[in-house]
Order: sequence, then structure tokens, then C-alpha cells
Amino acid sequence: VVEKSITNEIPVKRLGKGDKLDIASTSGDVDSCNIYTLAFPSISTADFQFNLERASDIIVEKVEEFVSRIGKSKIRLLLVDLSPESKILSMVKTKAVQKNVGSNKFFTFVGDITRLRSQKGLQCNVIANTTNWRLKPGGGGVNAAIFKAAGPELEIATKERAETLSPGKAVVVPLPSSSPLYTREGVTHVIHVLGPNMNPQRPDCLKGDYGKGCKILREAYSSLFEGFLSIAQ
Ligand code: AR6
Repeated sequence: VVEKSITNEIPVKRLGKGDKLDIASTSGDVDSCNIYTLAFPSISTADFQFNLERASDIIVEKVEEFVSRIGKSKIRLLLVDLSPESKILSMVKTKAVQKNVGSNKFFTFVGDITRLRSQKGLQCNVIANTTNWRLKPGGGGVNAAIFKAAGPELEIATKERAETLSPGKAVVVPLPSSSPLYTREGVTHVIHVLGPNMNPQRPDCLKGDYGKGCKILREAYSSLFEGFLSIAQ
């Protein structure tokens, strides 16, 4: 089945048979294209080694807060990870279901965040990037993948907005329409967000201080969702 995406006229597939939007809550036209969507990875839980149990609690808490704020707006959030075995996805899903969070506004999804439309037929207008303080390409994980997929356009557009980022903060970057991420995937904005770091081999390591770490992770999700709301409205 082919249908048109909202951001341009490139026809996109509907979700493939094996792909599903795992619903933290119940019911609804989950693959509908005209819902303004933010896809985001779990902040700090891979390279930055943040504890998954604590991170999943915070994701559910912050999503719940956001969803209760947006009311009936046609927007939704998608927590994405690469593997069907993703621990963070299954933990978040379980907790979100237990707390009945989402009401058709929050989903988990398995896929490469840089290929959601071309590989999965899923239109996401905005994607989040868990970046580094220099806002530079490379490193690993999502940051490397997004800068690579977006081409030099993203680096240039990012520099116009910010030179550096502090932990807990986010910066919204409109993608030039010449970026491959825009043309191929229909992504119009990237929101860079910097989470707390628990990895001693990376800058600003919190050395296991989860008091500070949890506070920064909460701030990071607040900044990310705030940034998304600022362009969704
Ligand atoms: N699509 C979807 N999810 C992904 C992808 C992808 N292409 N790649 C990774 N993930 P990480 P962090 C998931 O390590 O822990 C960078 O080097 C991954 O499985 O990207 O915040 C930056 O420059 C995990 O669930 O981010 C920073 O220095 C989540 O994305 C540092 O790593 C986050 O993993 C940030 O570390």
C-alpha cells in the first residue's frame, strides 16, 4: 500500500509486516501519516553507560508529563532502538503499560533512526540526536549515524545554532532541504540533546553520582520535549 507523506510528495510504504509500533497504551491508527512525530533514542544508555532501570523510570515519567500537557494535539513520541532485543525498549514498554502512559501518543519502535521512512515506511518529522558537548560528528551510536546520514548540511546548520552544549540541554536545528535526511526520510529538524555521562572514558563523567545523573537526564528529556513542542506548535 502506498500513501503520501505530509512533508513532501514522495510516496511511502505503510509499515511492513514484521514492523510494529509497540504501543505503550492501546488502540488507534498508529501508522497514520498526518501526526507530527518525534523519534528519539534512549539518552545516555549506551556509550554514556547510564543505568537502564533508572533511565527507563525517567523516560516513562517524562513522557507521562509531556503527554498530559499536550492533550489532544496531533503529535506523538516514538522511542526507537536498533534491535528487537533492546533492553531499554522492553523495560520502558513494560513500565509504560503498567502506568497506563501514552494514550495513543507514545510508542516504542525497532529501527534505525536515520532510516525510519526508507526502511520502515514510518514518517517522523523530527529526530533526536544524543550528541557530545562539541556537537561534532563521529564518536559512535546515534550521533555518528545521524551526522553521516544528514551530510555536511547538518554540521553547518548546527554551527549556526550553537557551538557547544551543556549536559541536560538541547538545541533544535532545522535541516536544510538539501540534506539527504530531509529528502529521503522527510526529517525537517534534528534536536541535539546532551545527556549525563557515566563513562569514565568520556568528558564530564559523573563517577556514579546518580543524584546528579538522574537530575540531568530529567532535564535532558524536558529540554528535548520542549524543543519538539516549540516547532510542533
Ligand atoms: N538508531 C536507533 N537507535 C540507535 C542507533 C540508531 N542508528 N544507534 C544507536 N542507537 P548512544 P549515549 C541507540 O551510544 O549513550 C556518541 O559517541 C542505542 O542502542 O548513541 O547517549 C556521542 O558522540 C542506545 O539505546 O548515546 C556521545 O559522545 C541509544 O541509541 C555519546 O555517544 C543511545 O546510545 C552519547 O552516548
